[in-house]
Amino acid sequence: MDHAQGPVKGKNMNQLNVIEKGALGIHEGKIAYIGTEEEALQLEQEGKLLISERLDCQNKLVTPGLVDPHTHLVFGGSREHEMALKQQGVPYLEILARGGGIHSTVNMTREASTEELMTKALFHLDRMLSYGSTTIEAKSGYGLDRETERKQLHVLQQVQAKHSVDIVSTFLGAHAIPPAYKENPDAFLDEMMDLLKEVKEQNLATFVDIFCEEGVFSVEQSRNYLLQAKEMGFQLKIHADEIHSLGGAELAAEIGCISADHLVGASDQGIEDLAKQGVIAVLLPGTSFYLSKGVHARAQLMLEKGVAIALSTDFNPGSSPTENLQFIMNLAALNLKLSPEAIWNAVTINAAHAIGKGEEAGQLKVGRGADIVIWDAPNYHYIPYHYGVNHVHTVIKAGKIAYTGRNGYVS
Ligand code: IZC
Ligand code: ZN
Repeated sequence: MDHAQGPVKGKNMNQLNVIEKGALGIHEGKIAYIGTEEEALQLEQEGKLLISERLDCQNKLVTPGLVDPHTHLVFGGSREHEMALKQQGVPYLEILARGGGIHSTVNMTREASTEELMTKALFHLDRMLSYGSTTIEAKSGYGLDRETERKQLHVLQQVQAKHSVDIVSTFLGAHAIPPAYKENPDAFLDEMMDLLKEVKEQNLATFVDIFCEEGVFSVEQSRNYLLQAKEMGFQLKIHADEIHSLGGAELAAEIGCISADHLVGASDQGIEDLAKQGVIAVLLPGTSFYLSKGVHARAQLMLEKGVAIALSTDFNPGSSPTENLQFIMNLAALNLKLSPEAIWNAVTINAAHAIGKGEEAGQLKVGRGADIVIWDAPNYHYIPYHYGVNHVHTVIKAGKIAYTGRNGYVS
Protein backbone atom coordinates (compact mmCIF):
# COMPACT_ATOMS: atom_id res chain seq x y z
CA MET A 1 0.00 0.00 0.00
CA ASP A 2 1.19 3.47 -0.73
CA HIS A 3 0.06 5.46 2.26
CA ALA A 4 1.45 8.70 0.90
CA GLN A 5 -1.83 10.55 0.55
CA GLY A 6 -4.12 11.21 3.50
CA PRO A 7 -5.39 8.75 6.09
CA VAL A 8 -5.95 5.08 5.27
CA LYS A 9 -9.66 4.50 4.78
CA GLY A 10 -12.04 1.60 5.24
CA LYS A 11 -10.87 -1.87 4.24
CA ASN A 12 -7.53 -0.46 3.06
CA MET A 13 -6.73 -0.26 6.76
CA ASN A 14 -6.24 -4.03 6.66
CA GLN A 15 -3.03 -3.57 4.69
CA LEU A 16 0.31 -2.48 6.08
CA ASN A 17 3.70 -1.66 4.59
CA VAL A 18 6.16 -4.08 6.16
CA ILE A 19 9.86 -4.46 5.36
CA GLU A 20 11.35 -7.79 6.45
CA LYS A 21 14.97 -7.59 7.63
CA GLY A 22 14.81 -3.83 7.36
CA ALA A 23 17.31 -1.09 8.02
CA LEU A 24 16.74 2.53 8.87
CA GLY A 25 19.22 5.38 8.71
CA ILE A 26 19.04 8.55 10.81
CA HIS A 27 20.84 11.80 10.07
CA GLU A 28 20.46 14.99 12.08
CA GLY A 29 17.26 13.80 13.73
CA LYS A 30 15.59 12.83 10.46
CA ILE A 31 15.09 9.56 8.64
CA ALA A 32 17.76 9.47 5.93
CA TYR A 33 17.35 5.92 4.69
CA ILE A 34 14.73 3.20 4.84
CA GLY A 35 14.91 -0.14 3.08
CA THR A 36 16.33 -3.61 3.58
CA GLU A 37 19.50 -4.33 5.50
CA GLU A 38 20.92 -6.09 2.45
CA GLU A 39 20.41 -3.04 0.26
CA ALA A 40 21.83 -0.70 2.92
CA LEU A 41 25.00 -2.79 3.23
CA GLN A 42 25.34 -2.89 -0.55
CA LEU A 43 25.05 0.90 -0.74
CA GLU A 44 27.61 1.23 2.03
CA GLN A 45 30.04 -0.99 0.11
CA GLU A 46 29.58 1.15 -2.98
CA GLY A 47 30.35 4.24 -0.89
CA LYS A 48 26.84 5.63 -1.41
CA LEU A 49 25.82 5.36 2.23
CA LEU A 50 28.03 6.47 5.10
CA ILE A 51 27.28 4.72 8.37
CA SER A 52 29.06 6.16 11.40
CA GLU A 53 27.19 4.41 14.20
CA ARG A 54 25.08 1.24 14.26
CA LEU A 55 22.26 0.08 16.51
CA ASP A 56 21.49 -3.62 16.14
CA CYS A 57 17.74 -4.10 16.56
CA GLN A 58 18.23 -7.87 16.87
CA ASN A 59 15.31 -8.76 14.59
CA LYS A 60 12.90 -6.87 16.82
CA LEU A 61 9.83 -5.09 15.50
CA VAL A 62 10.50 -1.46 14.55
CA THR A 63 7.59 0.95 13.94
CA PRO A 64 6.81 4.66 13.77
CA GLY A 65 6.40 6.33 17.14
CA LEU A 66 2.77 6.01 18.22
CA VAL A 67 0.43 8.98 17.97
CA ASP A 68 -2.22 9.44 20.69
CA PRO A 69 -4.85 11.79 19.20
CA HIS A 70 -7.22 12.38 22.16
CA THR A 71 -5.97 13.02 25.69
CA HIS A 72 -6.99 15.18 28.63
CA LEU A 73 -3.39 15.47 29.85
CA VAL A 74 -3.63 18.42 32.23
CA PHE A 75 -5.76 18.03 35.36
CA GLY A 76 -5.60 18.26 39.13
CA GLY A 77 -6.13 15.26 41.41
CA SER A 78 -7.70 11.96 40.38
CA ARG A 79 -11.08 10.23 40.69
CA GLU A 80 -10.44 6.85 42.29
CA HIS A 81 -13.08 7.72 44.92
CA GLU A 82 -15.71 7.29 42.17
CA MET A 83 -14.91 3.60 41.78
CA ALA A 84 -17.36 2.55 44.52
CA LEU A 85 -20.15 4.53 42.83
CA LYS A 86 -19.30 2.90 39.52
CA GLN A 87 -19.42 -0.51 41.17
CA GLN A 88 -22.87 0.29 42.56
CA GLY A 89 -23.96 0.94 38.99
CA VAL A 90 -24.24 4.74 39.16
CA PRO A 91 -23.86 5.84 35.51
CA TYR A 92 -21.11 8.23 34.38
CA LEU A 93 -23.60 10.99 33.47
CA GLU A 94 -25.42 10.57 36.81
CA ILE A 95 -22.15 11.10 38.73
CA LEU A 96 -21.66 14.24 36.61
CA ALA A 97 -25.25 15.44 37.26
CA ARG A 98 -24.67 15.03 41.03
CA GLY A 99 -21.78 17.48 40.79
CA GLY A 100 -19.04 14.84 40.69
CA GLY A 101 -17.19 13.52 37.65
CA ILE A 102 -15.79 16.31 35.47
CA HIS A 103 -16.88 18.87 38.12
CA SER A 104 -14.74 17.26 40.79
CA THR A 105 -11.70 17.37 38.47
CA VAL A 106 -12.56 21.00 37.66
CA ASN A 107 -12.43 21.87 41.37
CA MET A 108 -9.06 20.15 41.82
CA THR A 109 -7.69 21.77 38.65
CA ARG A 110 -8.80 25.23 39.78
CA GLU A 111 -7.06 24.70 43.13
CA ALA A 112 -3.79 23.45 41.63
CA SER A 113 -0.96 25.84 40.85
CA THR A 114 0.58 26.04 37.39
CA GLU A 115 3.68 24.31 38.77
CA GLU A 116 1.68 21.47 40.29
CA LEU A 117 -0.23 20.92 37.06
CA MET A 118 2.99 20.97 35.10
CA THR A 119 4.76 18.45 37.30
CA LYS A 120 1.78 16.14 37.05
CA ALA A 121 1.35 16.55 33.27
CA LEU A 122 5.07 15.87 32.75
CA PHE A 123 4.76 12.70 34.84
CA HIS A 124 1.89 11.42 32.70
CA LEU A 125 3.61 12.48 29.48
CA ASP A 126 6.77 10.62 30.47
CA ARG A 127 4.64 7.56 30.95
CA MET A 128 2.99 8.00 27.53
CA LEU A 129 6.46 8.20 25.99
CA SER A 130 7.53 5.07 27.86
CA TYR A 131 4.61 3.22 26.23
CA GLY A 132 5.69 4.38 22.77
CA SER A 133 3.77 7.62 22.10
CA THR A 134 5.92 10.31 20.47
CA THR A 135 3.14 12.72 19.40
CA ILE A 136 -0.09 13.47 21.27
CA GLU A 137 -3.08 15.76 21.31
CA ALA A 138 -4.03 17.31 24.67
CA LYS A 139 -7.14 19.24 25.69
CA SER A 140 -8.07 21.88 28.21
CA GLY A 141 -11.57 21.56 29.69
CA TYR A 142 -11.09 21.22 33.45
CA GLY A 143 -11.28 24.95 34.10
CA LEU A 144 -14.68 25.98 32.73
CA ASP A 145 -13.66 29.51 33.61
CA ARG A 146 -11.32 31.92 31.89
CA GLU A 147 -8.51 31.74 34.37
CA THR A 148 -8.26 27.98 34.65
CA GLU A 149 -8.81 27.20 30.94
CA ARG A 150 -6.02 29.68 30.23
CA LYS A 151 -3.89 28.06 32.94
CA GLN A 152 -4.30 24.60 31.37
CA LEU A 153 -3.30 25.85 27.91
CA HIS A 154 -0.29 27.66 29.35
CA VAL A 155 0.72 24.47 31.16
CA LEU A 156 0.59 22.63 27.82
CA GLN A 157 2.82 25.30 26.28
CA GLN A 158 5.32 25.01 29.11
CA VAL A 159 5.22 21.21 29.10
CA GLN A 160 5.98 21.31 25.36
CA ALA A 161 9.02 23.49 26.02
CA LYS A 162 10.37 20.86 28.44
CA HIS A 163 9.42 17.59 26.77
CA SER A 164 10.40 15.87 23.54
CA VAL A 165 6.93 14.45 22.80
CA ASP A 166 5.12 16.71 20.31
CA ILE A 167 1.87 18.12 21.68
CA VAL A 168 -1.04 19.51 19.68
CA SER A 169 -3.39 21.58 21.86
CA THR A 170 -7.19 21.64 21.83
CA PHE A 171 -9.49 24.09 23.59
CA LEU A 172 -12.27 22.14 25.32
CA GLY A 173 -13.81 24.94 27.38
CA ALA A 174 -17.20 23.42 26.43
CA HIS A 175 -16.59 20.23 28.42
CA ALA A 176 -19.42 20.55 30.99
CA ILE A 177 -21.89 23.16 32.21
CA PRO A 178 -20.60 24.77 35.42
CA PRO A 179 -23.27 24.69 38.20
CA ALA A 180 -23.61 28.49 38.16
CA TYR A 181 -24.71 28.32 34.49
CA LYS A 182 -27.05 25.35 34.83
CA GLU A 183 -30.08 27.41 33.85
CA ASN A 184 -28.25 29.29 31.12
CA PRO A 185 -25.72 27.13 29.29
CA ASP A 186 -25.79 29.43 26.26
CA ALA A 187 -24.34 32.26 28.36
CA PHE A 188 -21.52 29.90 29.37
CA LEU A 189 -20.83 29.01 25.73
CA ASP A 190 -20.76 32.74 24.92
CA GLU A 191 -18.15 33.24 27.60
CA MET A 192 -16.00 30.40 26.28
CA MET A 193 -16.38 31.84 22.78
CA ASP A 194 -15.16 35.16 24.05
CA LEU A 195 -12.14 33.47 25.63
CA LEU A 196 -11.46 31.81 22.29
CA LYS A 197 -10.53 35.19 20.79
CA GLU A 198 -7.67 35.39 23.25
CA VAL A 199 -6.73 31.74 22.64
CA LYS A 200 -6.50 32.55 18.93
CA GLU A 201 -4.51 35.75 19.42
CA GLN A 202 -2.00 33.96 21.59
CA ASN A 203 -1.98 30.84 19.43
CA LEU A 204 -2.71 28.63 22.44
CA ALA A 205 -4.70 25.94 20.60
CA THR A 206 -5.07 24.43 17.13
CA PHE A 207 -8.41 22.69 17.65
CA VAL A 208 -11.71 23.48 19.34
CA ASP A 209 -13.74 20.60 20.79
CA ILE A 210 -17.10 20.26 22.60
CA PHE A 211 -18.75 17.50 24.67
CA CYS A 212 -21.97 16.92 22.70
CA GLU A 213 -23.99 14.66 25.00
CA GLU A 214 -27.31 14.37 26.80
CA GLY A 215 -27.21 16.63 29.86
CA VAL A 216 -24.16 18.46 28.51
CA PHE A 217 -24.31 20.32 25.14
CA SER A 218 -26.97 19.61 22.52
CA VAL A 219 -26.38 19.12 18.80
CA GLU A 220 -27.76 22.62 18.17
CA GLN A 221 -25.51 24.23 20.75
CA SER A 222 -22.53 22.27 19.43
CA ARG A 223 -23.23 23.30 15.83
CA ASN A 224 -23.54 26.96 16.73
CA TYR A 225 -20.43 26.95 18.94
CA LEU A 226 -18.20 24.99 16.56
CA LEU A 227 -19.24 27.04 13.52
CA GLN A 228 -18.23 30.22 15.34
CA ALA A 229 -14.88 28.61 16.20
CA LYS A 230 -14.43 27.62 12.56
CA GLU A 231 -15.10 31.20 11.52
CA MET A 232 -12.28 32.24 13.84
CA GLY A 233 -9.88 29.92 12.05
CA PHE A 234 -9.87 26.89 14.35
CA GLN A 235 -10.11 23.30 13.17
CA LEU A 236 -12.86 21.29 14.79
CA LYS A 237 -13.18 18.17 16.90
CA ILE A 238 -16.19 16.80 18.71
CA HIS A 239 -16.95 14.34 21.53
CA ALA A 240 -19.75 12.67 19.58
CA ASP A 241 -22.28 9.95 20.45
CA GLU A 242 -20.17 8.71 23.39
CA ILE A 243 -23.07 7.54 25.51
CA HIS A 244 -26.28 8.51 23.70
CA SER A 245 -26.96 8.47 19.99
CA LEU A 246 -27.66 12.18 19.44
CA GLY A 247 -26.48 12.74 15.88
CA GLY A 248 -22.98 13.91 16.78
CA ALA A 249 -21.46 11.98 13.88
CA GLU A 250 -23.86 13.60 11.42
CA LEU A 251 -23.01 17.01 12.84
CA ALA A 252 -19.25 16.36 12.55
CA ALA A 253 -19.72 15.55 8.86
CA GLU A 254 -22.05 18.50 8.27
CA ILE A 255 -19.67 21.12 9.65
CA GLY A 256 -16.39 19.54 8.54
CA CYS A 257 -14.75 18.38 11.76
CA ILE A 258 -11.29 16.86 11.26
CA SER A 259 -12.34 14.06 13.63
CA ALA A 260 -15.36 12.79 15.52
CA ASP A 261 -14.35 11.05 18.72
CA HIS A 262 -15.99 8.19 20.69
CA LEU A 263 -18.92 7.31 18.34
CA VAL A 264 -20.11 4.33 20.40
CA GLY A 265 -23.70 5.35 19.65
CA ALA A 266 -23.13 6.62 16.09
CA SER A 267 -26.08 5.88 13.79
CA ASP A 268 -25.88 4.14 10.40
CA GLN A 269 -26.46 7.51 8.74
CA GLY A 270 -23.79 9.12 10.91
CA ILE A 271 -21.24 6.50 9.87
CA GLU A 272 -22.09 6.96 6.19
CA ASP A 273 -21.74 10.72 6.59
CA LEU A 274 -18.31 10.39 8.20
CA ALA A 275 -17.14 8.26 5.27
CA LYS A 276 -18.57 10.65 2.70
CA GLN A 277 -17.03 13.76 4.24
CA GLY A 278 -13.70 12.15 5.18
CA VAL A 279 -14.07 12.79 8.92
CA ILE A 280 -11.70 10.56 10.89
CA ALA A 281 -13.36 8.38 13.54
CA VAL A 282 -11.23 8.48 16.69
CA LEU A 283 -12.31 5.41 18.65
CA LEU A 284 -11.62 5.11 22.36
CA PRO A 285 -12.11 1.48 23.41
CA GLY A 286 -10.41 2.14 26.77
CA THR A 287 -13.36 4.34 27.69
CA SER A 288 -15.91 1.68 26.69
CA PHE A 289 -13.90 -0.82 28.75
CA TYR A 290 -13.84 1.47 31.78
CA LEU A 291 -17.52 2.48 31.54
CA SER A 292 -18.15 -1.31 31.56
CA LYS A 293 -21.43 -1.28 29.69
CA GLY A 294 -20.45 -3.92 27.19
CA VAL A 295 -21.16 -1.68 24.21
CA HIS A 296 -18.54 -0.77 21.65
CA ALA A 297 -18.13 1.46 18.63
CA ARG A 298 -19.15 -0.29 15.40
CA ALA A 299 -15.69 -0.37 13.92
CA GLN A 300 -16.43 -3.11 11.37
CA LEU A 301 -19.32 -1.18 9.89
CA MET A 302 -17.12 1.90 9.75
CA LEU A 303 -14.51 -0.02 7.75
CA GLU A 304 -17.18 -1.41 5.41
CA LYS A 305 -18.44 2.10 4.75
CA GLY A 306 -14.94 3.45 4.09
CA VAL A 307 -14.30 5.46 7.28
CA ALA A 308 -10.71 6.13 8.39
CA ILE A 309 -10.34 4.98 12.01
CA ALA A 310 -7.80 6.22 14.55
CA LEU A 311 -7.39 4.89 18.11
CA SER A 312 -6.57 6.80 21.28
CA THR A 313 -6.28 6.36 25.04
CA ASP A 314 -8.69 9.23 25.89
CA PHE A 315 -6.36 9.52 28.89
CA ASN A 316 -8.42 11.29 31.59
CA PRO A 317 -9.10 10.84 35.30
CA GLY A 318 -12.77 9.90 34.94
CA SER A 319 -13.51 7.54 32.08
CA SER A 320 -10.11 6.27 30.93
CA PRO A 321 -7.30 6.55 33.46
CA THR A 322 -4.50 5.05 31.37
CA GLU A 323 -1.56 6.43 29.39
CA ASN A 324 -0.99 3.05 27.76
CA LEU A 325 -1.83 3.06 24.04
CA GLN A 326 -0.65 -0.56 23.77
CA PHE A 327 -3.54 -1.64 26.00
CA ILE A 328 -5.91 0.28 23.72
CA MET A 329 -4.50 -1.79 20.83
CA ASN A 330 -5.38 -4.98 22.75
CA LEU A 331 -8.90 -3.69 23.38
CA ALA A 332 -9.28 -2.74 19.72
CA ALA A 333 -8.43 -6.32 18.77
CA LEU A 334 -10.73 -7.92 21.34
CA ASN A 335 -13.69 -5.53 21.43
CA LEU A 336 -13.63 -3.72 18.08
CA LYS A 337 -12.44 -6.84 16.19
CA LEU A 338 -9.92 -4.78 14.26
CA SER A 339 -7.11 -6.64 12.48
CA PRO A 340 -3.51 -6.06 13.62
CA GLU A 341 -2.89 -4.16 10.37
CA ALA A 342 -5.87 -1.84 10.96
CA ILE A 343 -4.79 -1.30 14.56
CA TRP A 344 -1.29 -0.21 13.54
CA ASN A 345 -2.68 2.16 10.90
CA ALA A 346 -5.04 3.54 13.56
CA VAL A 347 -2.29 4.41 16.07
CA THR A 348 0.17 5.80 13.53
CA ILE A 349 -0.77 7.36 10.18
CA ASN A 350 -4.50 7.85 10.88
CA ALA A 351 -3.93 9.16 14.39
CA ALA A 352 -1.46 11.68 12.96
CA HIS A 353 -3.99 12.83 10.36
CA ALA A 354 -6.66 13.15 13.08
CA ILE A 355 -4.56 15.90 14.68
CA GLY A 356 -3.34 17.60 11.53
CA LYS A 357 0.13 16.01 11.75
CA GLY A 358 -0.26 13.64 8.81
CA GLU A 359 2.68 15.16 6.98
CA GLU A 360 5.00 14.99 10.00
CA ALA A 361 4.21 12.01 12.21
CA GLY A 362 2.87 8.47 11.98
CA GLN A 363 5.02 7.11 9.14
CA LEU A 364 8.63 6.09 8.62
CA LYS A 365 9.65 8.09 5.57
CA VAL A 366 12.88 9.65 4.36
CA GLY A 367 12.97 13.32 5.36
CA ARG A 368 10.63 12.99 8.32
CA GLY A 369 11.60 13.31 11.97
CA ALA A 370 13.03 10.03 13.25
CA ASP A 371 10.27 9.09 15.72
CA ILE A 372 10.72 5.36 16.12
CA VAL A 373 9.85 2.56 18.55
CA ILE A 374 11.88 -0.63 18.83
CA TRP A 375 9.71 -3.30 20.44
CA ASP A 376 10.52 -6.42 22.42
CA ALA A 377 8.31 -8.27 19.98
CA PRO A 378 9.01 -10.61 17.06
CA ASN A 379 6.34 -9.15 14.72
CA TYR A 380 3.53 -6.59 14.55
CA HIS A 381 0.82 -9.12 15.41
CA TYR A 382 2.38 -9.50 18.84
CA ILE A 383 1.54 -6.13 20.45
CA PRO A 384 -2.30 -6.34 20.12
CA TYR A 385 -2.07 -9.92 21.40
CA HIS A 386 0.14 -9.89 24.52
CA TYR A 387 -1.72 -7.55 26.84
CA GLY A 388 -1.18 -5.69 30.09
CA VAL A 389 2.57 -5.15 29.88
CA ASN A 390 4.87 -2.64 28.23
CA HIS A 391 6.61 -4.07 25.15
CA VAL A 392 8.76 -1.02 24.47
CA HIS A 393 12.47 -1.73 24.15
CA THR A 394 13.58 1.74 23.00
CA VAL A 395 11.83 4.95 21.96
CA ILE A 396 13.70 7.29 19.64
CA LYS A 397 12.32 10.82 19.34
CA ALA A 398 13.70 13.10 16.61
CA GLY A 399 16.71 10.80 16.26
CA LYS A 400 17.61 10.67 19.96
CA ILE A 401 17.02 7.83 22.39
CA ALA A 402 14.26 9.20 24.62
CA TYR A 403 13.36 6.08 26.62
CA THR A 404 14.70 2.61 27.09
CA GLY A 405 12.68 -0.10 28.76
CA ARG A 406 15.84 -1.63 30.22
CA ASN A 407 16.61 1.28 32.55
CA GLY A 408 15.00 -0.22 35.60
CA TYR A 409 16.87 -3.53 35.68
CA VAL A 410 19.73 -3.85 38.12
CA SER A 411 21.49 -6.68 36.33
O1 IZC B 1 -13.08 13.75 33.05
O2 IZC B 1 -14.75 12.45 32.65
N1 IZC B 1 -16.01 11.95 28.60
N2 IZC B 1 -15.08 13.84 29.13
C1 IZC B 1 -16.08 13.32 28.27
C2 IZC B 1 -14.51 12.95 29.84
C3 IZC B 1 -15.09 11.74 29.52
C4 IZC B 1 -13.44 13.22 30.81
C5 IZC B 1 -13.80 13.13 32.25
ZN1 ZN C 1 -12.32 13.05 25.76
